[in-house]
Amino acid sequence: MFYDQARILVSSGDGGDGMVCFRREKHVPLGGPSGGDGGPGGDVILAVNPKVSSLLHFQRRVHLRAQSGRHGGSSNKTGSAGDPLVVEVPPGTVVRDADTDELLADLANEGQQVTAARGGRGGRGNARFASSTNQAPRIAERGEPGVERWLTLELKLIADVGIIGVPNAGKSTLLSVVSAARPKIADYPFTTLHPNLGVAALDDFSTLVLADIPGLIEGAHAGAGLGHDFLRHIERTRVLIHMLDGAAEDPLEDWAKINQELALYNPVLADRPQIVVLNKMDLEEASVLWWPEIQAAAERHGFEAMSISAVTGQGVQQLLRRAHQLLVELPPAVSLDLSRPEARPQEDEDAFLIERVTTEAGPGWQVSGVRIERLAAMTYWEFSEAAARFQRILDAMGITAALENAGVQPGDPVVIGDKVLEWTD
Ligand SMILES: Nc1nc2c(ncn2[C@@H]2O[C@H](COP(=O)(O)OP(=O)(O)OP(=O)(O)O)[C@@H](O)[C@H]2O)c(=O)[nH]1
Ligand SMILES: [Mg+2]
Repeated sequence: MFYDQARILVSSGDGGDGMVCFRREKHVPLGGPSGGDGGPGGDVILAVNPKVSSLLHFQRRVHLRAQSGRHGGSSNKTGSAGDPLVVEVPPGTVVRDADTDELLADLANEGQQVTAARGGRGGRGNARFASSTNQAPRIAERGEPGVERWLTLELKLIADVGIIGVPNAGKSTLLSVVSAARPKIADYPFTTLHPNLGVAALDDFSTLVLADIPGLIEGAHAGAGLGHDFLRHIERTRVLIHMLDGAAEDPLEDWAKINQELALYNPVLADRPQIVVLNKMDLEEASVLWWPEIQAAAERHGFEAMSISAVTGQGVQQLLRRAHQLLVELPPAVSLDLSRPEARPQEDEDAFLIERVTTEAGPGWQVSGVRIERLAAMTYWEFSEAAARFQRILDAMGITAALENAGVQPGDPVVIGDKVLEWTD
């Protein structure tokens, strides 16, 4: 089984809490504030490791979390930062947000990485809140909670050469005779259900990575057969071997149909260098009937045609050499989209929404929004100054006015994140 997709849950570390603390000195009843900041939580980073070849290990390891930051201490001691978690993925991994399907990164090559979840900021200690008017602040921040998100990982094979064609053309047979791969081969269509990779050694000791792609049929671009799932694998291969079945009713028509499917799926594929290969030359119908026709048609359309028998080995080495030569002439594989190396939330953090809700304490209000909920989570409610600061921010963000417009009354419960407040004038 070839695992080429995975769903994982990543959690960055929470920021450590800031501390409220005052210096104790002889003969000084109340020294200055000395509560340290909390350390930042660790990020979750996805990074390419070329030694990793599949997403298989994510079947067992679904939840990946980075370490939280440590709390701030007395004497202005800052809490230590949480360790980031570096998750190794194979080259060719495409990372998406599972909820929105937004493309976060296309990790094609060694050295590429993406921060998938940023660690929470450390809360500030009370030493940071000292001012000329308040020299003994009893206020500190709690650490910012880490981020949790589901991601989908999808592996685009990075094979040099894709072997494509209708079912039964002999694609798997070719892979099995040129490499150590042992794909299933049978005389019925759709034998191959997942792409198989194999490495072929050429006479001159150079190597080629080939992918045997499951058979394509008419309508594949729209999901017919197994097609759609695997067309995306073809996008990454740089040279196509388009294999025609010399025993088919009309290999020429097959060729035209599959080329059309490629173009419909992604126009770029239609321009990919393609060697048209007639297989089963050991059969008379192939060598006598179809080969002259295919040579002529390929020439008319500006394609290069070759003929082989995967079973007898006739023409196979020449085909590999030609594919290799084309690769050498081509530029290296490029990544789809590197314009967004970091995953950032797109929403407006300051936006909020006010709704009527029923709480345990009776009918009330719910305020939701990224910034205000984060702030509520970071507030030490047991300190009146911290609560007062929260109130000032509610005013500044326009939330107080919006609640009053909506008809909030003193005594009403107001829910913000996990916190239930009682409204007062
Ligand atoms: N005579 C002859 N038969 C061949 C040749 N190559 C493959 N075959 C036969 O063709 C049939 C299909 O071969 P596969 O390699 O399974 O074909 P495939 O293209 O991988 O098919 P799917 O996986 O179903 O898309 C098998 O019965 C093979 O033995 C050849 O060169 N000559
Ligand atoms: Mg096959």
